[in-house]
Amino acid sequence: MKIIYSPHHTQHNTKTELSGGELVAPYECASRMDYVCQALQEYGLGKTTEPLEFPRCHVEKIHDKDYLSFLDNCWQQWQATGMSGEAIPTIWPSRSMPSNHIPRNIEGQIGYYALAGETAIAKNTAQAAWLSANIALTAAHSLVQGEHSAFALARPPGHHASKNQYGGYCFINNAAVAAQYLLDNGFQRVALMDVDFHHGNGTQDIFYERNDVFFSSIHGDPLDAFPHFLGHADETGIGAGVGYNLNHPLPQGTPYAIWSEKLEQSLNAFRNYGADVLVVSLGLDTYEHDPISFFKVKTDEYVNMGTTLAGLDIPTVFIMEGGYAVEKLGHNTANVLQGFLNV
Ligand code: OKP
Ligand code: ZN
Repeated sequence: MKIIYSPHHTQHNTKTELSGGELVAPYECASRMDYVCQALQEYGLGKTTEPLEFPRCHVEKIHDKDYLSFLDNCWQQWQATGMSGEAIPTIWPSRSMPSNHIPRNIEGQIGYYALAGETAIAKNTAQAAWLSANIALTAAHSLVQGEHSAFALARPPGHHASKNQYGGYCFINNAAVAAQYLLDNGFQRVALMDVDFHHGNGTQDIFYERNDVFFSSIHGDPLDAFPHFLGHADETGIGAGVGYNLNHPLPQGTPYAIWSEKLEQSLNAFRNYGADVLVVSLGLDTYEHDPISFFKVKTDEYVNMGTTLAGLDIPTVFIMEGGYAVEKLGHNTANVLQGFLNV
């Protein structure tokens, strides 16, 4: 399996996350990648390939231009106004003031483009987000070139980023960018399986009215879990997209035995759809000891997750998303890939 990685993800190295009324060290931290690299070595999956640089047009097919230029300029503008900490939102165009005017003021802009408040932007956050997208594109490109599988070992993650909003540690939707690239290069029906503990609201938003990407997600019930406002079972798509969005919200304490029944349901839906390529938003925060999640998947069970995904038997690109039990993240990730390869 081709594994695409760059050590330069470390340029996104924010110091703060708004959590529990405090500014804490971010859960989505650079050391996550070290644990994954180390486990990949141990498993003999180790050799990684550097990403290629793709033109921005591939990302511009997914995200609005004004949003991307906000991302590129946010930190510089925040600093120019004399703010002392990292850039975090404090106000939104919320239900009682749903304005469509984009503020000139940077705090206003941040509120306009943020969908959640935990995620800070600092120097080179945007550069790291673009690099992460290039890793996903390189992995997708290897499928276009005939590889059966690839793994984009990238951060920051992407599945919460919508067409024009960031949040939940995500800025550019890497999985969506990869899916679009596959469609633009010969594949016709993308199955996009999001196994991260959190609902992939961004990916759902991007493809909600489309029938060329079938999005399915298994996640903590949004009534109880982030992102709280999307991911319910009755969200099935609109327009041409009706029937191509399949959500499985699950309760606190869900074990792998229940979780994997939902995975089988999604894979059957993909088979009926006639998917010719699979994109996996690979979050490992379903793990029983994840610090911010509430499923109960055990380390050994990730092997079965990989094997089950391989059962779809189509070219597959894995895109790294969440997973915050950092010391176990490597083994949990490598187990999925190992299970996928050893069918
Ligand atoms: C990103 B991904 C901690 C709450 C954290 C944000 C979760 C973002 C998850 N106090 N809320 O899907 O793994
Ligand atoms: Zn997650």
